[in-house]
Amino acid sequence: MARGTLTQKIIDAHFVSGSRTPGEPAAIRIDQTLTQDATGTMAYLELEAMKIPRVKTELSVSYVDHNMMQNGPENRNDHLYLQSVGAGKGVVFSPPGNGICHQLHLERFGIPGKTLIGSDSHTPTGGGIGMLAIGAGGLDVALAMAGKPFRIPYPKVTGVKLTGKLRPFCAAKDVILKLLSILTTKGNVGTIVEYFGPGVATLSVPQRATVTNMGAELGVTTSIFPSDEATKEFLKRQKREKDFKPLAADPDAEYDRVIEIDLGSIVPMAACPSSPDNVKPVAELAGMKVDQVLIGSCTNGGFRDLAVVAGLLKGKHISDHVTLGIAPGSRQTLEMLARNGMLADLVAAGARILEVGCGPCIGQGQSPADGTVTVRTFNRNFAGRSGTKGDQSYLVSPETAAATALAGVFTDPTAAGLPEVAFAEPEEYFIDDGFFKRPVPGGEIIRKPTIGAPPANTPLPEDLDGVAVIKVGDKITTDHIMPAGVHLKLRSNIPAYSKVVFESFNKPGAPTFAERAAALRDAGRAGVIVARDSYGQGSSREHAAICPMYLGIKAVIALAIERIHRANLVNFGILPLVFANPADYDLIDENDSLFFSGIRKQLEKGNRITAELRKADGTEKTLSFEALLSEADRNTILAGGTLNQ
Ligand code: MIC
Ligand code: SF4
Repeated sequence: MARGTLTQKIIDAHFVSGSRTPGEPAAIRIDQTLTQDATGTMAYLELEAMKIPRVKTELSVSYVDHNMMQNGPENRNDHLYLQSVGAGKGVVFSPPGNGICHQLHLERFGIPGKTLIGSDSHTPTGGGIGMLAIGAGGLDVALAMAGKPFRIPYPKVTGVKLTGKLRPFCAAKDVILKLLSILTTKGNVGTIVEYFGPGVATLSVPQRATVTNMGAELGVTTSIFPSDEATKEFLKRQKREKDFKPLAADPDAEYDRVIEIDLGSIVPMAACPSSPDNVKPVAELAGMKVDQVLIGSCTNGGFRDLAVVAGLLKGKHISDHVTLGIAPGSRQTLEMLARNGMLADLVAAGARILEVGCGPCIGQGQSPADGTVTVRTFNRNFAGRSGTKGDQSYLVSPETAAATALAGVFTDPTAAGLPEVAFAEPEEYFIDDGFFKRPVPGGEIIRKPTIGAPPANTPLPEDLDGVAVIKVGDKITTDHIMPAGVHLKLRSNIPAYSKVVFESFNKPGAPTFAERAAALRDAGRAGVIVARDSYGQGSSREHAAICPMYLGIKAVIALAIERIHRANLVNFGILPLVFANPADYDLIDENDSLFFSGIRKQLEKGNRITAELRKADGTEKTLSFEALLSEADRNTILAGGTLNQ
């Protein structure tokens, strides 16, 4: 078992109750929370439902960065609600245009050694500054704002020992892509990745934050770097040196597993369609025609990344068959680029400057043409996320993106003959916190008609008369379950958003998943989702539980369910089950009946659950499952979810 790790030290300092055995639930105190607008409206509606007058955290910030297209009134309605509801409850508000929550939080609010949970899966970005920063569903963030401890499985700790130094044109992004090729996106539930070793000192905080940010794709609880001289330097440049505190694992710390990465051996890498762990060296893709290059997102939208891109593009034109979009991660980054002339270099090279925010990373504009290759500095390339069905989306470093935009074909920047850009962090960042709105109590909450109340589930019935509404395969992401893109603006309207659950699995001319599930619900039956490995990867969006719940889904059965999604299912009263015998997956077909006799009594006794599988031909078989639940979780499910409790 791990011993003396930085992870354990921070957990110890925040430990409230529970177990110190890996895999068992431990409750920790949360110092800070963040929300973003696409998950935040539900989180604050839930906080209101809990009747909490004022948040109890040291700091809570509400960011607007996802839903900013304002095609129709929904987005702005959400912003007005978020600002007004948070103001009265002591929440700092970051308006649209300020930047992406993770980058801003790292730069302006993150403090080494503190705990942070955020209603966004990339909250681990804060690990770059030595925070224990964890992504969660909106309801769990609301509970943390209400002063409740947050439960995580007491982690296993994987130590990643970094040695050596990155070579020119090789980037932090290539390091995390390399790690994704080793650990993949599945099988890492309950683990925290902790970086150590002499290579750590060679990486700046923004580089570390790229690594911890995309660490989310590993499916781990979070990732963390020590807090050292580089952290101090970063905080000094952000005029926050007083927040610095040195932190590291004990010199003789023991990890559950150690992976060694020599930074000097890292080469430019790309995640190929359609999973962040489908990684190849860029050299193997060299020459492939590219139609679009996009630079930005919470992984690579900071000043260092865009300054390097500006340096590489300066005085040149991008290839004439490529479009290049750049979405800076924060106003601060954009202002600095503008003031030092780099913005002009980018524009003159042919870049289209997009709004500061998540933008195309979450399918808000810039969908690629059919059958073309899009190359992005983002962290996710799940099928269809770009807004184009059958998209071919590749994830790379800013260096590879810039070299590729210039050549018009996939280009390894180490072999492109480009002059090296000598990047030095500025002595001081331009800082203007005037756009953060400090809370002022007493105002009215602005609730436009598109802001709906969060729906509640009913308590678990005595028996569950279930039907397998859908059977899906491995690595089903929350983007498959609850697509974002053009539907993102429906986040505050559950009945409307529910219509697109599992949209990409619908067959032309046949009733949709939503129609089939709702018909069963209205007939008094319970919908069951059947999946293989690693169900619920990706986003923290609790809509992937709320909308299925609204459609009458009562259970998910899979080979494995990812951490945040499992917690969201429990919060909304949906049973998360795994097959006791994985081969039973093959026995179930869509529309089969699954009768859970005496389910309440079964659950009151423990996690061993059985159901009667009834096939269309009349054959029957008893199947066994394991509920992924603590005792507290079981009570939540019995009550029909956390809000009922
Ligand atoms: C994402 O990158 O998928 C998102 C959009 O930021 C989500 C949150 C959401 O669905 O609102 C995430 O990562 O949690
Ligand atoms: Fe926004 Fe993309 Fe980061 Fe999610 S991954 S927070 S959509 S920039």
